[in-house]
Amino acid sequence: LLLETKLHQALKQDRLELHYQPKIDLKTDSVIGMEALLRWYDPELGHIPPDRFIPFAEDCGLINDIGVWVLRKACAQARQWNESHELLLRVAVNISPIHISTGGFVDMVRGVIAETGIDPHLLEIEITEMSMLDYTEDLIDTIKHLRELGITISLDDFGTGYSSLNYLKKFPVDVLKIDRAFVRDIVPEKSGIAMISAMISLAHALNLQVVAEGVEEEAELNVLREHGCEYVQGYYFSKPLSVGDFTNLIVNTV
Ligand code: G
Ligand code: G
Ligand code: NA
Ligand code: MN
Repeated sequence: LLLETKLHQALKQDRLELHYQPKIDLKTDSVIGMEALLRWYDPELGHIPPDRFIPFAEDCGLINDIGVWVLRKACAQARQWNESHELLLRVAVNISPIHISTGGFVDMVRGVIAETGIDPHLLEIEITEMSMLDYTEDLIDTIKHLRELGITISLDDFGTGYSSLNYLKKFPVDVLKIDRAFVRDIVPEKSGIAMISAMISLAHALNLQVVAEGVEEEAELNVLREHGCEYVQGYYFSKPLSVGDFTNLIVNTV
């Protein structure tokens, strides 16, 4: 209960923070967008990682309010960066399967788009494979409506859980994000390369683009490039950055 109170207060008092990790287009080696990632610092508890408080927020019912806050914040920030620096960066927001399955989700997103003035083509929503587990026709309708608005939908953490190919066929997504567990397995003379290659081929066969997460080494990058992966994210290029640090990055490199 203490944690719930603290999280609730942090949200109300705007003490949650977003960091942004650049996404790189391997065709041009340039930053084409960024993923917004939540950070929570509590004066007494210190840094609490999202791996810990997101599942908690899902259990205690705070996740929808957090999702709206993240979406607002990320859209407003992206619009500001794009306007100030004449860029067309696309911002990706993680949305909980619980939130996206809540009635009125599309209207809420429409409202945030109107309020922040972001071009919906520069907004991406990441949902995890988990979302597919108990999917309903309503969820598929929601995703279709979001795509009709121009929003890009990506399937996060692909390969880690419930990636039945049958689900993949039914889910109208644009991008497949290969989980970093598979990228970590890219080592010469290991089956990891065959796995990555198969995942990229599968995505392309379904007309999906591919983002590889957790790229830390040049060797991994080379294998991904060789196999036609479109985009990468990872410490090799940059960790998630504060607003100030991300601003410096775009000022200096984009
Ligand atoms: O940034 P970090 O690696 O600590 O994030 C760990 C996990 O927390 C991410 O993989 C993601 O699943 C989750 N996460 C981070 N930010 C958000 C957010 O804004 N919303 C949701 N729903 N999950 C997030
Ligand atoms: O679950 P999701 O895919 O949204 O999580 C992204 C998380 O992965 C972020 O919390 C981020 O901190 C982390 N991350 C990003 N790049 C790297 C990387 O190169 N290596 C590792 N180990 N983690 C990374
Ligand atoms: Na994500
Ligand atoms: Mn992921």
